[in-house]
Amino acid sequence: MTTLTPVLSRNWDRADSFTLAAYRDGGGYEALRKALTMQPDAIVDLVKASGLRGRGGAGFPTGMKWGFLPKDNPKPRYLVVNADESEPGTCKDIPLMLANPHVLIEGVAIASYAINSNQAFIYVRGEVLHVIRRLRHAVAEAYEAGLLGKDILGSGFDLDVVVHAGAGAYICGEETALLDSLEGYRGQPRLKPPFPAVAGLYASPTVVNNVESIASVPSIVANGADWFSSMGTEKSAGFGFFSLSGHVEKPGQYEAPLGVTLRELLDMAGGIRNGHRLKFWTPGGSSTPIFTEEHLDIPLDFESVGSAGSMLGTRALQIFDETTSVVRVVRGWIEFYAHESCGKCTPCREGNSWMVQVLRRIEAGKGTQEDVDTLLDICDNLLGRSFCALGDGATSPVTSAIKYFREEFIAGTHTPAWELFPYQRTTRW
Ligand code: L3W
Ligand code: SF4
Repeated sequence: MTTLTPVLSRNWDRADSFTLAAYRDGGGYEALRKALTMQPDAIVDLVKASGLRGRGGAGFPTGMKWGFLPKDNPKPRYLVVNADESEPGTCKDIPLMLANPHVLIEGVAIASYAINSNQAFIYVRGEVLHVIRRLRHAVAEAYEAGLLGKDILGSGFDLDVVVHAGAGAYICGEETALLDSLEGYRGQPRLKPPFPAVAGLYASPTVVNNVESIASVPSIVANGADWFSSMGTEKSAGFGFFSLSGHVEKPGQYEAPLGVTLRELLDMAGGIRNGHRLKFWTPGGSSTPIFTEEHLDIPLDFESVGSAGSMLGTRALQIFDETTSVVRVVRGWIEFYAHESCGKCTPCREGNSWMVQVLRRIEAGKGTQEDVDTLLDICDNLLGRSFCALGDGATSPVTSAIKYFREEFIAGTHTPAWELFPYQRTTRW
């Protein structure tokens, strides 16, 4: 039986957990002190050896990404933290930054030192003003205590950190759109390669990492690579947040080793609400193909979830019981993608709005077998033909829901949400 591994969430129950004093009480910033006595390359090697993989959805090895920065490029290097958490169901970085902003700042300082960067940015989604205020306050506390700024802890290492507020566009969570936005342009994805590691912010070598990835670094420096890799599975090492939401008795953040199953997490979370039955769920946000009851025992690690036909993504476990209309949920997600499509490429810009029209027709009970085929055809023209992962991801809920619940799409007997809840505004197309 897997148990919880509270590392990042260890002090969350303390009323003052977000203060510098509380963080230092628990040993905070000692990892930074230790890191500053090490050679930068030794920290990169340590993170590589730990097996830490990106916690923002793609699972790219963090140490390897740091190692991609070209050695012979004289331009300044930048660290950019992707705190633009927006994927439907994803809700781990925001509580982490609220409850423990200093673990992120300590991680930023260690990672910047490791990659020889003197300037870091934390790009936070613009809607979460309370998080932005808390981060800015924590950064000011760290400057005051000599943990940021010039000659950190007498080491000779200088680092400035800017907390930057985005303007509320989901696409700015895509790393290159984020960099465009940070430079002051409209956020739209850039062609890759070159990857940000080679030409990122202001065309300089840049590391872009998710909040949780960077926040995991201090514990690795403090406890060692073996400690980290002793948790999780061989290829998906360590722990992470599993965010349970929806029809579950005790929704919230469950910090556990990768490889835990949904059945185990549901046991900890009190099960499905009111004794209902699980109907379907997402392993990692709405961009990952849905799972059903038959996947309850799939280990939630990158490999196992991938082999079962989905993606671990952001570990945003959205739980739906048997009272839920799958068509309605998918229509809601696709309305989101249609709204957030940046419009740069035709398959995503047009395909998502077409899918909304078809899904609304099906939800209203006016769908036909041909409509289901049309949805699959649109997905076929989106997947692999979109400029970035938003377009690809939008096909996941549609194709997987049709795979498991085709009869619901064909029956089309649902009362549309806009008739059930006329007081709620829904997007009209
Ligand atoms: C240098 C190479 N760097 C890859 C880097 C690349 C990036 C990272 C992963 O999308 C996914 C997406 C969402 N040289 C490199 C290299 N890199 N090859 O590695 O790259 P990539 O393209 O596989 O992924 P991505 O563009 O970062 C992330 C999925 O995650 N997702 C997440 C959703 C939302 C949130 C949120 O709200 N916070 O994360 C959920 O499933 O669909 O597929 O850094 O530069 N040769
Ligand atoms: Fe923009 Fe969508 Fe194309 Fe990505 S796939 S570039 S979000 S239009």
